[in-house]
Formats: sequence, structure tokens, C-alpha cells
Amino acid sequence: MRLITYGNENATKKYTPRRAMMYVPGNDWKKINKISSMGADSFILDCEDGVALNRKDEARSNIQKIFQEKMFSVLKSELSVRINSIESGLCKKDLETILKGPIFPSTLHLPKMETKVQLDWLAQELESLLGKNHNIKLIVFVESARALLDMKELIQHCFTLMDQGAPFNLEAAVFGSDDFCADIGATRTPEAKELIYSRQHFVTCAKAYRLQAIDLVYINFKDMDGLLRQSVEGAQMGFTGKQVIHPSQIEIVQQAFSPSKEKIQWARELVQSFDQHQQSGKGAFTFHGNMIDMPLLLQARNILKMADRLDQN
Ligand code: 1VU
Repeated sequence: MRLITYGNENATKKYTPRRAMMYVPGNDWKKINKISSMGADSFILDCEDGVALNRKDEARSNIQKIFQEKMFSVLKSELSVRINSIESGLCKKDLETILKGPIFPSTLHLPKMETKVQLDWLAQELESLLGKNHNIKLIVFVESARALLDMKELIQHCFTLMDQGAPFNLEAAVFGSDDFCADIGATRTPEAKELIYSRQHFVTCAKAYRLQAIDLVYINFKDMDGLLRQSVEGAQMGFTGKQVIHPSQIEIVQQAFSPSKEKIQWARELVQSFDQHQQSGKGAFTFHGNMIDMPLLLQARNILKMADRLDQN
């Protein structure tokens, strides 16, 4: 089983930050026109749940137009597309319209990933629409109990397909908490205690394959304190970013998923101190009142790596 060279850990690949992943309904020009003035790392032009059934065609053709006319060509953020789930029966038309070309989105989101057969289907569709010379970044959504239990096998299957030449590169996984709650019969609460196990399972699985792990949406978009609390919690749990639905959520989320100046300084000093103690033959030592050994060094290095990726060093 290959682990280390998969996903964003591959040193030769450029890291795409996705601290805030902002949904913009693909049929809503008022919101689409706001993209350039919002500073999210990643925008998702949505064809799925943010778009009513009778507006799907409109969303598809708007999105196709946006790419062909290079409407956001100077945008520094990622501009991606969420298609409808394969099960919905709407996905084929999404792909055929959006990937008509010659200009393609760099990144596709596949909601409600459930089975290997679906992934095989996607690989074939993409190959017939893009050919073998294009490679699209893929982000998969885990939104049901079954998908969470099968997540490891489904991710492994993606990598098998990639090894066989499928024209996608799996980079991230998104936890679709609201569909997940509906699936297991849980009640969503602001504290999200009902999701602790599933978030931990999800993040462990994503990180085992070196994928970015994107946390749940905070749907009460006027509650900034709650958003901050849940964002900090997600970052502490190992998530790399969070889905957002409203412009007012972007800044709070991006901050929460960025290492602070103080944390970067702490990590730099810790690494330095660790090296000095190693040279004097000490594996464990006291630093800022805490015991430090190898696992803490690895955590400090994670902070510096993230700061480097976000260009904060
Ligand atoms: O100040 P203006 O009137 O010019 O602009 C409004 C509004 O248009 C704009 N805005 C957005 N712009 C771009 N993308 C957005 N997602 C977005 N949301 C709002 O910001 C200004 C202030 O907006 P508001 O406070 O008046 O809010 P609205 O009533 O206009 O909109 C609220 C909702 C929640 C409906 C809106 O934010 C929205 O549609 N968000 C995206 C919802 C979505 O895509 N849901 C699916 C993904 S989440 C999921 O599947 C799991 C739960």
C-alpha cells in the first residue's frame, strides 16, 4: 500500500490551501459576481444542494460560461465546481456541460461518494470527456454512515484508479455533516457533540492518505462566536479547512486554520531547542514548562510546514 507519495505530501506538487471553502450557488449571478471581492482560499461553484432542481440547467451553463470566458482569470483563489452526486442521475449532464471545454475547472467536488462502482464510472466519464492528457483535482465527500465506514477502501480505490491512469488526482476529502446526520438519524446541535466520533474517524482516515480534511459547515451564519469555537476545534482536531456558506464566515475560518505568529515562533524555538538537546544527548527536556520529546517536535514541524505552505514564515 502506497502512503507517503499520495496527496499533498508529495513534495513535487504545489499545495493548494483550502482553509475556507466557500459555496456559491451556480445559478445566482448576484453571488457569483461577489467572488472577486471575497478572500476565500477556495470557491465552489455549486450545482448540487445549493441549487434548486429547476435551476440545475442554469447553474451548469453559467459555470461553463464562467470558465470559457475566463471570467475570474486573475483570481488568486481556487475556483472549483461541485457536481451533483452520481446517484442523483444529474451528474452526467453536469460533467458533459461543464467539461465541454476547451477550458476546464482545475478542481471537481464529488458529493456523496458511496461505492467503488461510482468511482469507476467517474474515471471513465472523465477520461472520455477530458482525454488522458488532462488531469483534474478531485475532492470527495463523505456524507453517510456507509461512506464513513468504507472511506479507507474508497480512497484506496481512487489511488488504484489514478495508478491505472484515471485523469484525476485526489487531493482532499470533505465531511458532509448534515447529510451524515440525516443518514444516521442524529439531531444537529450547535456544539456538534453528536459528530465527535465521526469527525475523528473522518480526519484520521483522510490524514492516513495525506489528504486535506475539510470540516463541516456552521449553518448558523450569524453566530460568529459559535463559528470561531467550532473552527478552532476543527483545526485542533487535525482538519485543514472548513466549508463556508456566507461571506462573513471567511475571515474567521481562515484565521482559525492558520498557525498564529506566536505558534510559529514557539515551533521555531522548539525545533532549535530540540536540536541542541539532541546534540547534548537528551531525548526529553523541559521547554516553556512542558516536557518535550520527539512527538512534540513532529507537531512543531507540522506548524512550520503549514506556515510555509501558507507563506507565513
Ligand atoms: O450585500 P449584497 O446584497 O450585495 O450581497 C449579499 C449576498 O448576496 C452575499 N452573499 C454571498 N455571496 C456569494 N456567495 C455566497 N454564498 C453568499 N451568501 C451571501 O452577501 C451579502 C449579504 O448576504 P445576506 O446576509 O443578505 O445573506 P442572504 O440572505 O443573501 O443569503 C444567505 C444564504 C445562506 C442563503 C446565502 O449565504 C447562501 O446562499 N449561501 C450558500 C448556501 C449554499 O450554497 N448551500 C449549499 C452548500 S452547504 C451544504 O450543502 C451543507 C449544509
